[in-house]
Amino acid sequence: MAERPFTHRVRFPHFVPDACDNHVVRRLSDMKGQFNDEKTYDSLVAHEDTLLYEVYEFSAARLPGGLFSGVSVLHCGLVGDEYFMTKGHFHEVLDTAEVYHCLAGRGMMVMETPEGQTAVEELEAGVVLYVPPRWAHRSVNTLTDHDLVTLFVYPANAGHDYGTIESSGFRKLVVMRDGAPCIVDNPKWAEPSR
Ligand code: S6P
Ligand code: ZN
Repeated sequence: MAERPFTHRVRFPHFVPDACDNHVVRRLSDMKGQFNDEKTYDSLVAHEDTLLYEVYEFSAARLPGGLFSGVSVLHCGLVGDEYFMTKGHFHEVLDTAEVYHCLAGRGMMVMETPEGQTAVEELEAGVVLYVPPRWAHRSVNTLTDHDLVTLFVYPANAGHDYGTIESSGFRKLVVMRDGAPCIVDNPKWAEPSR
C-alpha cells in the first residue's frame, strides 16, 4: 500500500524538528579511538561524558525508493586541538548519496572514498552539499560558541558502515591552529583491512 505523505516543522532558531521517528544521542564516550589526542580524550570522558550531538530522524519510509531525512545538531567544543565532530560513516550500500543543507553554524564536511580520494567542504547557513555515492562523510563544528545544524536526506536503503572509520579513521582531520580551522593529515590513519 502507498505510504501517506507527511510534513513536519524545522524552525529557527534551534531547528529541532517538532516530531521524529528516531532520536540518536552521541556522547564523547561513543567516540573512543576517533580523536587524535587520546590522552586528552580519556581525561575529558573521565571528567564528564559530554553530549556531542543529537540526530532527529524521519526513518519510517519502507517502500523501495523511499528516503530518510532528519536534522543533526552538533555541539561545539574541542578535544585537544580537534573540533567536536560526528562519528562519520560510509553508507553500507556504497552507491547511495546524501544531501546536506546547513541551517545554522559553521563547519566542515570531511569526506573520502574507499580508493583514497579526499574532499573537505565548508558548511555555513544556506550551504547545500551533495555527497555523491561512495563518499564517507563526517561533520565537524568549527565554531566554539555555536551548534552546527544540518538537515540531511538520503536513500532509506543506504544503511551505515561505521566499522571502517572506527578502525581506520578519516585520512584528514580538522584541527584548530592559531584560533582557526586547519585541515591536516591524520597521523594515525590506517589502511582498512578488507
Ligand atoms: C545519515 C546521515 C546523518 C548522520 C548524522 C550523524 O546517513 O549522514 O544523519 O547519521 O549526521 O553522523 P553519524 O556518523 O554519527 O551517523
Ligand atoms: Zn550518511
